Parts: sequence; C-alpha cells; structure tokens
Amino acid sequence: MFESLREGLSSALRSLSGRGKLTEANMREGLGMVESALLEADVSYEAVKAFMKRVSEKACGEEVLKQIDPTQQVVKIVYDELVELMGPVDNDLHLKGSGITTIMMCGLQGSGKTTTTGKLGKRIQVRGRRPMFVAADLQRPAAIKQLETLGEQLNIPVFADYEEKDPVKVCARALEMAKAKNCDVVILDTAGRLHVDEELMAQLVRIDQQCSPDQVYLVVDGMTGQDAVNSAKAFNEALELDGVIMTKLDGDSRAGAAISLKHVTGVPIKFIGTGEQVTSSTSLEDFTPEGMASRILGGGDLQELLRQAQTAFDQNVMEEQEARLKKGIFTFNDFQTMMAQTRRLGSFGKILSFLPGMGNLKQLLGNTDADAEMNKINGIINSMTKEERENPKCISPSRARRIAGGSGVHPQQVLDLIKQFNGMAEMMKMMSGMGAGGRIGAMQELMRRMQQGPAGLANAAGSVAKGNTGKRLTPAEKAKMRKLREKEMKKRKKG
Ligand SMILES: Nc1nc2c(ncn2[C@@H]2O[C@H](COP(=O)(O)OP(=O)(O)OP(=O)(O)O)[C@@H](O)[C@H]2O)c(=O)[nH]1
Ligand SMILES: [Mg+2]
Repeated sequence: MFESLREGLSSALRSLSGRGKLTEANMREGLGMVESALLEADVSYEAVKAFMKRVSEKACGEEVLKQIDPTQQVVKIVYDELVELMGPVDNDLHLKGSGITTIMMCGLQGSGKTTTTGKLGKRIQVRGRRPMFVAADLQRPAAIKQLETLGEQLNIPVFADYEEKDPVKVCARALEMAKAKNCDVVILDTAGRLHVDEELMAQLVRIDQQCSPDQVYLVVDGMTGQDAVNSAKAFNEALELDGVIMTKLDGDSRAGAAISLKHVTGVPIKFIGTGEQVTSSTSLEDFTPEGMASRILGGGDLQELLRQAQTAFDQNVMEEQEARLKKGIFTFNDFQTMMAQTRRLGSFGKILSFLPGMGNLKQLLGNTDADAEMNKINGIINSMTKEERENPKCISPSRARRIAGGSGVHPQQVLDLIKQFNGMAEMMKMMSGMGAGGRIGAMQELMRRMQQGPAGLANAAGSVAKGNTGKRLTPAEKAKMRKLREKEMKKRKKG
C-alpha cells in the first residue's frame, strides 16, 4: 500500500540526512522534494500547501537547523503534521444504550456501500448488539437480493419491500419493524449514482429527514483518488456526514485521497475497508491518523528515525501506564495500548515473540505477517465486550466461542491469548508491588530489551527479577519472577 509515496518521502528525507548541519536553503530543497512526493501521490493541492506551510515553519526554525543531524526532527515533524492533517478521528460508532441506533450509508455507485454495510453489521453483531439491514436501494433490481444474501451469510435480518417504490417509505417501515423484531441497530443501505446528482441528493435528504439517523457515513472508493474527496465534499454539504469510510485500500490506491480528505472536507475518515470479504475481522479497520502516517513513513530508515524521535513521546505514554500499573491495573485495554506503542518500535512479530508470556503467540496465530498478527489480536480484543476487556476472568468457554466467531479465529486461539495475557498480567502485577522508581525502571527495561533482539530479550523478565531496574526486589518477588521466566523459557524451547 502506498509504495510510491513511501519511496518518494524516503528519498526526500534521506537527501537531508548525513550532511551534518543544514542551512535553510538545504532544508527548503529537501522539503521541496517532500512536496513533490505528496503531489505525485495525488494529495490535493490545498492540503499539500497547508501541510508544507506548517512543516516548513517548524523545520526551518533555528531549533531544528542547529541540530547536528536535523533529519530525525524533520521526520518527526512530517509525521506529526500528517497526523494533524488527517485527524482527529473518533472511531466510535456511538451505539445508544437503549432504543434504536440508526446508521445511514451513502455514496456513489459501486463505492462499496453494500459490502461495507455487511462489514459494519458484523462489527456491531460481535459486540453483542442486534443489527438489521434495510434495503433502501431501489435503483437496481439486484440490490435487494445482494443485501439479502449478505444478511443470510451473516445471520443478520434484512428488511426489504419488493413492491414499494419509495425508499423513504421503506426506511420508515423498517424502523417500525426493527422495534417489533427487537433489533437495536438499523443500517440503511441506500442507492448510489454514477455521479453526484440532484435527484440522488434530494432522495437522501428525504431519508435523512424522515429517519433522523444517528450517524451518516459516506462510503468512498479509495482507488478513485481526488474524485473521492470531491464527492465527499458534495455529500457533506447535503447531509452533514459523521464520517467517511474509505474502501478498496487493498488495491493499488495512492495515498492522496486518504491524506487530503479531512483537510478538504472537514470530515474525518473513520474506517478503512480492505477486501471483498465481509466476514474477516480485518476487512473493516479503524482508521487512525497515527497508523496511516506510520504506514506512509514506513520505509526502513525513516522508521528508525521516527522511533528515535518518538522516545520522548513514549515516555509520556509509559508514565500513564505506570500510573495505572501502580494501582495494580492491567487489562486488555492496557495490553492494546502497549501493543500499539511497541508496534512502532519495530517489527511487531519480533516484539511479540519477546514480550514476557507472549512467546508462542506468533506461532499460535499461525501467521508470519506482522501487521496481520497485530490485527488478529486486536480483532480478538475488539470482539470482547467492555466488561470482558476489563475483567478477562469472566470469559467463559461459551464467551470465548462468541469472541472467536466475532474475530474469525478458532476458539482455542482466544483461550490461548487469554492464557498468555494472564501470564503477562501476573508479571505486571508483580511490578506494581515495586516502588515507583522500580516500576518505571522495569517497564523501560522491558521496552529497551524488546528492541535488542533475542539475546537481550530472552532475559527481559529475568533482568527485572535480578533488580537491574534501579530498584531491588524482595527475595520473594525475585523467586516469583524467576519462576515466571523459567516457565516462559521452557515454553519457548518447546515451541
Ligand atoms: N477490493 C475491495 N473490493 C471491495 C471493497 N468494498 C467493496 N468492494 C467491491 O466493490 C464492488 C462494489 O461493491 P458494493 O458493495 O456492491 O458497492 P455499492 O456501493 O453498494 O454499489 P451500488 O449498490 O451499485 O451503488 C463489489 O465487487 C465489491 O466486492 C473493498 O474494500 N476492497
Ligand atoms: Mg449497493
């Protein structure tokens, strides 16, 4: 994904490095290359202009130029400004606690509305809610059938009326039916047109007025580049969108639309769709500006520079974690935060195999692609209810089966993840028994070792046990840590 932009940015930023101190002229020359790379990737001119203005202001400041090697700072500036440009994003679906939540899907023909309706329905269903699809696309005769097939596949009820000609009436009746059928989330799959036209907009506005949807999402095809951005602008003017879902990012789409959409339309991308399958847990992902910016800057050497620049940021996150840990709190939510954080430090697969208690997870998941692994684990956690994430002990085998169904894995993989998590939580609780200095020291030591490769990492837990973390452990604590470590080593040998 986004290879050419990645290469363009990488070579622009590389041209700055290794020169020692830079002059303003050198810096501007390098930034000019960054600008060209963005324009070539089809980022809108307006967005590039605003972005470059902010980047140049920061990068050409004395603070940066007087550095021995300013490239690291420049990469961090580019990253931060990309994040700024694409965010902030709220990935929540805002499902109401009681009553019916109505979600309206709209978009041009073939953008992926119906497929995304399926993916969204699935996402909602695995959260323990009862979604219903509404066939509000009466434009194409086959559209109703397509949605009904999806509903059957996902075991989600579909409201359709083959006789009715007015989609507004279909939607109104569907909401009544949802009440009767005890469904609590209604997703309206509306019709698309080839281009934004008045008739289409008028129809959508009527549905909007009649049903007062809680969320209106626009589905855009990521492969259509700036057309996606322009149609988002038009739809937002008519409907006040709550978010955009960008599909087909699995194809050879350039990054331009994803980068410029928020800036041009004011509406953030909420989710990204990949693949035609609706049942895979990774086919609809949360869009995060941080994740996207890292992907764009994902070339090897840039990643390293970014990592260095982010050490300060990591410190903050770590301090927050430290505060929770101090209270003895370590839940799946903390685990997700930690994963997101550690992912940036290098290959996730590598890190995963060295996290204490996580040794065999990689093999268990049977996947060698780091991103896919991460998504799989995230998918499992995302399929848990709030209660389950906060208190994994309540996950019974039947709940594990539901979670597995939701995330498209084998139930055993859920149980294994919980087992591994428990081992890790135990270790975290151990650390909570240490003094404040010892805890943060232990966390830092773990993080540092995670980056060092097998030799350093295998001893991560051990080094905590040995008290190489600024604070000594009591003999009982040491013995417990040693036991944990031995268990882990044994498992690793077997695996
Ligand atoms: N590769 C890929 N294909 C997708 C994605 N989303 C949808 N598609 C495909 O795009 C085509 C159109 O998808 P639909 O979901 O029918 O699009 P639609 O917006 O409902 O189309 P209309 O109802 O005709 O307006 C289908 O072939 C889908 O399988 C995606 O994220 N990735
Ligand atoms: Mg459709």
